[in-house]
This record gives sequence, C-alpha cells and structure tokens, in this order.
Amino acid sequence: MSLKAVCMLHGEAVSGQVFFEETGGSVKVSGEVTGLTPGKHGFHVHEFGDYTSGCTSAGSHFNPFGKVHGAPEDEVRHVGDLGNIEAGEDGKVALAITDKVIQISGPNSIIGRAVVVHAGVDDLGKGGHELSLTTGNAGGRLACGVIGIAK
Ligand SMILES: [Cu+2]
Ligand SMILES: [Zn+2]
Repeated sequence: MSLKAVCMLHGEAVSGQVFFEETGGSVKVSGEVTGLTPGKHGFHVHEFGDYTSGCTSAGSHFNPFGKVHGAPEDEVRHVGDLGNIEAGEDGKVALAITDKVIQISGPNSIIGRAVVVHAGVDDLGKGGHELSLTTGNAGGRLACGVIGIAK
C-alpha cells in the first residue's frame, strides 16, 4: 500500500497541482505547475500550512532538525529542500522528482505543511549570498498551497 498526498498551488499568475506518493522509503512527486517564467524556480516544502497572510504565512523551509539549507541530494539539507523546478518556454513544468527525505507518514511528514514555488533560482546553499544557507536566495513566493492527505 502506498500513501498519497496532494497540494493545489495558487498564486497570481502561477498555479498547479502537486501529487506525492510514498513507496518503499521514497516519495515520488508528480503533477504540473503553469504560469511560470521560463527557467529555474525554487521549489520547497515550507513549515506551515497557513495562508492567513498569503504565502508569507507558510514560514521558513520545513526544517525539523535545525540544519542549514542545501540541495536535495546533500547530506545536510532542510527536509523541505526539493531544489528547483525548471519551466519551459511555455511556462510549464511537468514535475518528476523522487526524494528520500520527505515523508507522508513519519517524523519528516509533510502533511499540513505547504509547497512554495519561488520567483528566483534556489542556489542550493552554494551562492555565497547571506540568504544562501537559509532560503537558497530563491526570492519571492509566486504560489503556494497546503499539503493534504489524498484519497
Ligand atoms: Cu521556499
Ligand atoms: Zn531549505
């Protein structure tokens, strides 16, 4: 049996649907994001599934172990660090991510938290900017949504 979660992304120009499926120690992320500018955009799970003041209320990257920001493949990363998604000329991304750190059930569960898509590129902690080790300096929040249990 696999566990499933879903997140509807809402923003001014950007929208999307994100599906999560956990099987055998990894989570497959699929779905689509549209309305982006072509190129890379930071893509993270943030701490709070809270939209009271828009995407700002989602807080920081989901980081239950107090680590620094990194790339998805790094040993040291936030649980929520899913790196970048890359939009084509049509502004669309077909999501195809497999991650071994986020979980649908367990200590790294992302249920009730938020997905945020950023205006800029996540430098994966390596940009040398003062924000590199906290946010990847990925800029503003274009769209977000709360992650829920899917049927
Ligand atoms: Cu983010
Ligand atoms: Zn991070």
